Amino acid sequence: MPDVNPAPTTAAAELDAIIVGAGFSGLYQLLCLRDRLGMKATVLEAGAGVGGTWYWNRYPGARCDSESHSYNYTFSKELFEAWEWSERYPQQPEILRYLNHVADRFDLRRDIRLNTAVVAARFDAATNRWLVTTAGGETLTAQFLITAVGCLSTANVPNIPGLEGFAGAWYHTGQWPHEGVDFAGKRVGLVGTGSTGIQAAPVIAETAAHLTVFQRTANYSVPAHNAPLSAEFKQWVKANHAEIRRVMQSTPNGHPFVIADRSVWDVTPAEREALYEAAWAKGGLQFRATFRDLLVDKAANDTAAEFLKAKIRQIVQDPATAAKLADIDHPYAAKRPPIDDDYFATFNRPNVTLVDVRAAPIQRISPAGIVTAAGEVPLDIIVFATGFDAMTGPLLRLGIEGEGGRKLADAWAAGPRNTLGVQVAGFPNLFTVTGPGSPSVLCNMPVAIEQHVEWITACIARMRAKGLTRVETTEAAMDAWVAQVNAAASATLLPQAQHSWYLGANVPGKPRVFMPYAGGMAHFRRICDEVAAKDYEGFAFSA
Ligand code: N01
Repeated sequence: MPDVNPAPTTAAAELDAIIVGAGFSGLYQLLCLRDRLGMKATVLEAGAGVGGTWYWNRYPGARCDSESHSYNYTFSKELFEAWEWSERYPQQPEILRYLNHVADRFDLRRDIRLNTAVVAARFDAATNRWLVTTAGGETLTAQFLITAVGCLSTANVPNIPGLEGFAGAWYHTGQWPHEGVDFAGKRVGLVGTGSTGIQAAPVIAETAAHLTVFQRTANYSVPAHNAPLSAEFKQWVKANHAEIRRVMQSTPNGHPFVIADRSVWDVTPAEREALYEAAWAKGGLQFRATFRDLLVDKAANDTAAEFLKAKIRQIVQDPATAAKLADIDHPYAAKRPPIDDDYFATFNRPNVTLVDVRAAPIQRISPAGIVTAAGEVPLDIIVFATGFDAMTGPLLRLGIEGEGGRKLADAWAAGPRNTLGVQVAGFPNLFTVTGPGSPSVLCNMPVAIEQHVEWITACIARMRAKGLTRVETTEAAMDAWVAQVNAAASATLLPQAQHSWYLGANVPGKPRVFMPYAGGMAHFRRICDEVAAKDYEGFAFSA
């Protein structure tokens, strides 16, 4: 796949829109603005290729937890039918091939500038235009600035004393070397047991001399049961584009499965156990769709939590290790629920050890390894699967300044505030695709992205049709939306996971604010449609 794009076709001075990021969001946003609205738009991408998240996250075992036939765009029936996934869950290289296919199919590359990181963006009220500065020192201007930077693109490397003196090699999973890492014969330390660590551990264990997993918060996981897709299933997918799209757009989390209408309390304990067993056997994220009340009723959630903890104790042979793995402190799915290929069974291998760093915290990194309160673990390689400065991190690092030079970092000092996840008062003509306050990370991402991009496109189309040059949400609309985001989170068990990145808890000093909109994607779509139908209530336009 080419990592070199043709020279841009639009001179920088003539731009209508600058889009930051060439992942799922940026590619579709470019297509919408350029090909549907006839605008002059350019994508600025820091990486040397398109793909966003899937360009950077190349760690061992990197795979999407959404089922492949749902992890794609649905706006084009022809595209949907032309692409064939090979497995139930797509691996990173296959997703990257898909996004490159999209870039080529829609001739997007000529308007994408690779290796072009944005370091500053300032709104000029005199011209109603954004001035965007790149790491190369160039300044481009455009009427609209649209961030398509993803929610999980700012790697969170923990500030552990001594890392700089480590004699071995270390990597963060979100910035994985393109040439790969050879673990053969090496003592590897894996820090972090979120979705990424749980995907990576079994794969690293296959070749490493020894793998030590440093667990701070024990986690649930459900088997993915990944497998090649049958010819019949592929045929069924191609024949059912409209229905798959309809189901995904009608569900709270944008997946192609429907949440059961029954309560945990509608069935007997034996029936419940049988339903959980069936969901376990089926595998994947749909385990949480077994009952409708798993995320809102703690006692209901406890039944799923107990089932999953019992599974850990059954799978893991060493009772002490099993006890540490099953000592989970939060409701099931209150943190993003991982799915896995043999994660718990990995601890039965003779070359794998679990270290509980909640009981004996990491103190420092020595030249020889990781030092916890219980002693030193000698290592050749450290892998940080420690997640991201999620949702706000990718936006704040762009150095955005709105009207009057107000920094986004200052506007969000106490946590993110915006309207519909898409606009911030004081930052005219700035749109944030899947920003905080949108369902984004609580949803199958392409579904959330298509909705956000299409809403932004429709808003801009309306402006162009009416000769308007400036759009900005109001403080009152923002207050109302922040209240709705808080209310939606409070109605669920999600805020009960104290160590969750949804709350910003994984980054020291970050305000503890529940960031994504938890009211469900389908409901969010209705709200956005109503706002648009009321002539963009809560947004002020001017010429
Ligand atoms: O990151 P995480 P992730 N010392 O933040 C631990 C998406 N994703 O990369 O819980 C010791 O979830 C931290 O511990 P704690 C998905 O949305 C998608 O795994 O903070 N440990 C935790 O165990 C996911 O949710 C796919 O106590 C430290 C881990 O590191 C999101 O990415 C696949 C530590 C971080 O877990 C992020 O997942 C993979 C420290 N100083 C990921 N700092 C798909 O399928 C952190 N930890 C699309």
